Amino acid sequence: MRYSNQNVAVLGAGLSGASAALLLRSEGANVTVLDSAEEKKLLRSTLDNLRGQAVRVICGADADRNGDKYDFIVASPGIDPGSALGRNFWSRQIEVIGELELGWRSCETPVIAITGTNGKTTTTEMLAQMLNQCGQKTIACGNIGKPLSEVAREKIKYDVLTVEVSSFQLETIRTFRPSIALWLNFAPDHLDRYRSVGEYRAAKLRIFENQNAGDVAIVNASENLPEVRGRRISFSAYTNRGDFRLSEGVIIFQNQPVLRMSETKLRGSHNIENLMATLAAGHARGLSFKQMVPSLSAYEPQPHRCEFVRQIGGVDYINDSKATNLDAMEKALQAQSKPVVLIAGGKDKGFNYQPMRELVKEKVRATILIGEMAKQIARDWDGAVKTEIATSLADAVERAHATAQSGEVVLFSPGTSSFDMFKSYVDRGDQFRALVQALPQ
Ligand code: UMA
Repeated sequence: MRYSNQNVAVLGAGLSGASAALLLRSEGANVTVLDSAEEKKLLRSTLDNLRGQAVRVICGADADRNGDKYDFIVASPGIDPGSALGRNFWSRQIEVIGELELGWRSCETPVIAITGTNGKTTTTEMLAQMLNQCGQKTIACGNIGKPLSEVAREKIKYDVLTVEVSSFQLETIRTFRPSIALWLNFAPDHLDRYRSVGEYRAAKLRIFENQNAGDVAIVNASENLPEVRGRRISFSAYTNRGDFRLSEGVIIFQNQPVLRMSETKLRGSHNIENLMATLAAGHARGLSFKQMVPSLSAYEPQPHRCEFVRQIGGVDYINDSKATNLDAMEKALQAQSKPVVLIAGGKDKGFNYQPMRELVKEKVRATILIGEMAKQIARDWDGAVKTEIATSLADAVERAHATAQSGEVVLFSPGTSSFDMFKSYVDRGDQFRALVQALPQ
């Protein structure tokens, strides 16, 4: 077994850490999982499962201070190297890898990896569905669904894995080498973790680091990316420079019409690029456009991404809880043709909302702000739009209901993460949907 008798520390007892620990156990390692949170704050079922597999679990301050000797360390993506737990382990002279790298080392199947600030999840899910429908068995995994370590441990036979990868996961790779790497787009995000936008971009660019000439790099032609070693296929909905481009509502590949947007269920320029990247990946996997088009035409947008919830008194309610950064909020606002009552705000991730000021002035009639960032956003948009601060999401929905007039749209597009008030963007979006469903007609 690959890790027989090795002592391994796994940092974080969430989804990634638990999967890494179980993979390591199945490969013979002695595993200790360390988590800064107090034991009572962690999922009992996860801890029971780990202990049942003879994994040692250390929680709270004991984890941050743990001085035991380990052969190597596997970090969950959410562990900031600068946190107390991170500093304890990164300061040692031993290898630290991430859960993605661990999964990759045990993985015998080629990988398609998808990164980008926005559109990763849509593209990953759409691509996986299309590959399966075209007879190439795959699973959407990684930063969504099952962590790569879990897929590797299960040893189910796939033709290829479709892996969403985040900058946090890419920070700690060593040998991870996707046969096909997709770079969808880039915009500032996660400035609570990175010292600069450049540092965030550098982490993401590592997706190409281990590729060689036999691999494929699918890149957004509007982005000024460094040279890549793999065969380059480019796309853009905004310029004519890509191998895939848009002309009169039709996606074109090297002068050949491939897919008419009106035949799909996706809207907005960002989704055109997601479709182009998906077509490029299928093409790189040897599929013909004729094979791919029926699946892409049938693809339904997922919940929480500009999801239409309900119309009340001529007002449309839209749930865009997946907008966890300003770039996603911008795309949601750009896609609106009616005046907007915007509900925004959430966790303070180290940026301000100033860049959205002009667009908000143009598209939004009133804003209702929630969460840690509410006061900051009110300052950033002062004088550009009418703003109110709500005490909860329920209060925000009530205020929006009272404010919005027939022919307008209530758009819930927070522009930042949810963790100040909710478990996740899914929890936040589910709560928004339920609150809207409960409003009187
Ligand atoms: N923890 C510490 N010390 C710290 C920080 C965290 O001990 O300093 C502990 C927490 O107490 C917690 C555990 O670490 O128990 C959580 O680890 P984690 O934050 O890595 O979360 P997981 O549950 O393992 O989920 C991670 C990804 N989370 C992050 O990257 C923050 C999930 O992505 C991913 O789905 C999952 O692994 C499986 O691969 C979520 C995400 O928000 C969806 N990703 C970001 C994004 O998409 O923008 C990057």
